[in-house]
Amino acid sequence: MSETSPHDSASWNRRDVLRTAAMAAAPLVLSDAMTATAKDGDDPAPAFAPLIVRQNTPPNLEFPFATLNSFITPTPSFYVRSHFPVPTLNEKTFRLRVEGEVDRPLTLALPELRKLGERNATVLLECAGNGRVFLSPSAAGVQWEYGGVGTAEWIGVPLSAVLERAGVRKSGVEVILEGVDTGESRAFPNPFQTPGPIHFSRSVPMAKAQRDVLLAYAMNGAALTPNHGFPLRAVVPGWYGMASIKWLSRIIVTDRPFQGYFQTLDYATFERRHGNPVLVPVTELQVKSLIARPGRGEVVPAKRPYRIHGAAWTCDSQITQVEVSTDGGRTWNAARLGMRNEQNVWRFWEYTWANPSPGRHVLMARARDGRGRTQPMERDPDLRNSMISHVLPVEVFVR
Ligand SMILES: Nc1nc2c(c(=O)[nH]1)N[C@H]1C(S)=C(S)[C@@H](COP(=O)(O)O)O[C@H]1N2
Ligand SMILES: [Mo]
Repeated sequence: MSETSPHDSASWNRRDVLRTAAMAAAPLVLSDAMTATAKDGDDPAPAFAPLIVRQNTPPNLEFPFATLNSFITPTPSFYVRSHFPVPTLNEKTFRLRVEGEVDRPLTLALPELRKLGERNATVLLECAGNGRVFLSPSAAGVQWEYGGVGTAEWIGVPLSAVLERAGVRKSGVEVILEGVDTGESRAFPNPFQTPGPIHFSRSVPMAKAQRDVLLAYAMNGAALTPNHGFPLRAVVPGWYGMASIKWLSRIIVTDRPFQGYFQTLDYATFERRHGNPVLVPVTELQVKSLIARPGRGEVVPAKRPYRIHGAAWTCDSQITQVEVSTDGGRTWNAARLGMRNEQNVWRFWEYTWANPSPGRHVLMARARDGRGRTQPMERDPDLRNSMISHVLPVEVFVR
């Protein structure tokens, strides 16, 4: 990645395409690294930016957002969010159960599941706690900076096909997705105790379940890795990551809204109803943009064009505008938007800071989507410890 030679949207999109093609075949991952070494004739550069450890066990690992340069996040750089120990599962003995308000409860082995249909989807996942370290007062949960987010290519079976095979009854209003992983929370830093060990589970309304939820077995052209849910996970496009259940082994169709731990006590925000704050589950991604470079505290060379760049995303819409401020929000300038403009992934953007003047500067980026939704400038405290989408100022020094 070179910020000294500002390149246009077209060039970084071409590069995205090349990288994506290389990722499709697993063995090419290695040759990619070797090519880089041979060509540069310099110190061998790592092929992928290593993840930042926020917690070792269970693994909670952050993508170093300043290294953003590939539209598809390589799997070794894709953030990992796990609440409980990572289960070790055997693909041969693995079964997916479907039960509840269905005419035909199912127990499916992976080959049977795969016969129900295949679909590819490029989908962004962002943890609802991404950016939490910037909240004050500080809030419970993994202290992510910018990198609890990534975009991957997923292959799987549409949830709708599984529901159709099982025969959803009229009484079914929600679909609960449950992971194999279990654990218990006793105290801080988790806000509430669990009643002994529980599974990680979440629900989606029937309409969403039938529309675009994918049961994925592949990520970026290879089988899921254990950290990302091997052998099967849900991918819920446009929603915060907590709904995309990993190690998915049970689907329960229910006749009433699910009120599980991760839906009511955690991953829930206050919403005002007649002025009363009521807890509602976190669902859709909020419009948000982030600056990748320059990073916080970075020294920018004076009097030379500098490429400020990053990514922006939203739910079920497109990013139509990103504006950049280099003076702490007093004036704003339109950024150029990347050519890849799809729903429920990010849109790259860049802005050339023509003539950075020596001194301290506060950079900001703010996005707008096709539904006219804009990124907030201020944090709404009703959102508790989730959905951190307000503009995050980045202080840099020009010398
Ligand atoms: N079974 C299970 N699924 C899970 C989780 C988990 O802890 N257990 N974490 C969720 C959260 S909060 C997020 S943000 C995403 C992260 O997916 P990733 O680790 O593949 O990036 O997985 C979700 N699915
Ligand atoms: Mo998350």
